Amino acid sequence: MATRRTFLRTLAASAMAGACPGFARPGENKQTLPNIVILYADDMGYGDLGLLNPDSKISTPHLDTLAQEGMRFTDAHSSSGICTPSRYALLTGTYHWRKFHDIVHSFGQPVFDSELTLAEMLRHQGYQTACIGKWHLGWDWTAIHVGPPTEEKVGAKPEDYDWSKPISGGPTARGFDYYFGDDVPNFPPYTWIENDRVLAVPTESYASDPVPEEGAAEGRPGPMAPGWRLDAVMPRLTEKAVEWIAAQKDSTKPFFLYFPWTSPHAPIVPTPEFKGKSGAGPFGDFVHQSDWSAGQVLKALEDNGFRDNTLVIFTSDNGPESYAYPRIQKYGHRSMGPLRGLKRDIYEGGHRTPMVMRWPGVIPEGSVCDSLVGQVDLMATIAAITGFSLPEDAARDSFDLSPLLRGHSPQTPIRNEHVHNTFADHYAFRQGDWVLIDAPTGAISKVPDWYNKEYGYPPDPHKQALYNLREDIGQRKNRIDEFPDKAAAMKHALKRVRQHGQRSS
Ligand SMILES: [Ca+2]
Repeated sequence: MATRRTFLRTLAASAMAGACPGFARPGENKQTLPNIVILYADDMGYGDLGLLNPDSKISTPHLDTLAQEGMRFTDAHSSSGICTPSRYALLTGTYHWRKFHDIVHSFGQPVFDSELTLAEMLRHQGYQTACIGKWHLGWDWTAIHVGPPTEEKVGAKPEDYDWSKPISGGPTARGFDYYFGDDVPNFPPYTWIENDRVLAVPTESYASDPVPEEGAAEGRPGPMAPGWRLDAVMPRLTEKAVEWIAAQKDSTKPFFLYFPWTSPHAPIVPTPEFKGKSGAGPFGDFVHQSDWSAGQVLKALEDNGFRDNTLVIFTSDNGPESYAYPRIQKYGHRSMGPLRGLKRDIYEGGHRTPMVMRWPGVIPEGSVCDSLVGQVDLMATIAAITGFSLPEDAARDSFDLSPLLRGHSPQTPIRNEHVHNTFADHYAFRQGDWVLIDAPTGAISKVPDWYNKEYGYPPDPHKQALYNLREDIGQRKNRIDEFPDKAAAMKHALKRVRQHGQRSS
């Protein structure tokens, strides 16, 4: 069995010999392998975009166009209902719950050990790689901590760290040639990080500027660079992404840009030119600004001649935050669309996310894919597209979706099952049209009473729930009493998948 360790040893030996057997040479890659851009929204709901919700109150012309020129997925899922775990699964092709459940907190350590990442895989295939935006997968902050090392420092002071030192364990240690971003927009340190160093020393303590007009800033205390503005983050990240794409024009390598946005996650801070541009309040304006960011990236691809040889993937890391409930009352906009539940929940609204892919000449224009897919599948899909043979112990939950991208409809579904999980002991399991909530409720975020009454969710005394999503996308009718054997079989199948990798189960 080719393990990742033996695989890396082979790569190292190949590098020493000056060649990578089995891989295309860099000069050839430019012609044959597509560039890959992933736009990863943060807390954007299934119903925030017109492309999946005709009643959306937010104009998103650039993402709508992307969908018209490519394929929209109606049944795509993140691994988790929260940030860090979904990002881990996307970048490794492995469900997060095999290893952890929670987010990385302020000054938290990396979640990775020796897992092969998407960026490492593509770098080995000859790609130039960059991560610009929200990392949130941990850094080795203990390496620059002054005094005894700590796992996590709540309420850290600027003098607790030696900011002149490189911070190891971040994106450039996981296969990215370049990183630019602020790690997490509502966690310290509030400063720019380029590769593995801060650009401005965070000498002050956090204060929210501006104060968001919707929701809390959710800013955790800690060091902040002088003059740090929360609403400057998305414009600066977008500018850097555009610059980086332009800089690839004269390169002989294909490129991979992973652009995880900090929006529309709190702090909800649209810049003045986007305020009032949606019918869904400041959050809607921030989604509209996110769409502008997508448009800037798509324009950069066009302007530099990359449009026709680039696979663009847009999706979101989890469902919308709890501000989505009052948004229905105030604006009549449903960030979760027709789905039940929000961020953190194992109901559909927690993890069924918008997803669009465009690859001119390969993905049929204006197509819709209703197949069950996961973000965890991107690893095997991109491996297949770029001719990479995954080691057996890598990407163990990832399926190759490339036949779907080419417009094929396989007789047997490529993916028929998906595990849904946010926190330990609360699992849901999807099988075909059915989903089993293997818990007394799929709600983790608090649901207001008015919402349950108005939208038809009375209390349910059952210890589990079974829904048919084809007939009941809003998960209102628990069928567990009608199909107890089906529920038992699905619980058994969930146990099987949890014990084995999905590719080998
Ligand atoms: Ca998120």
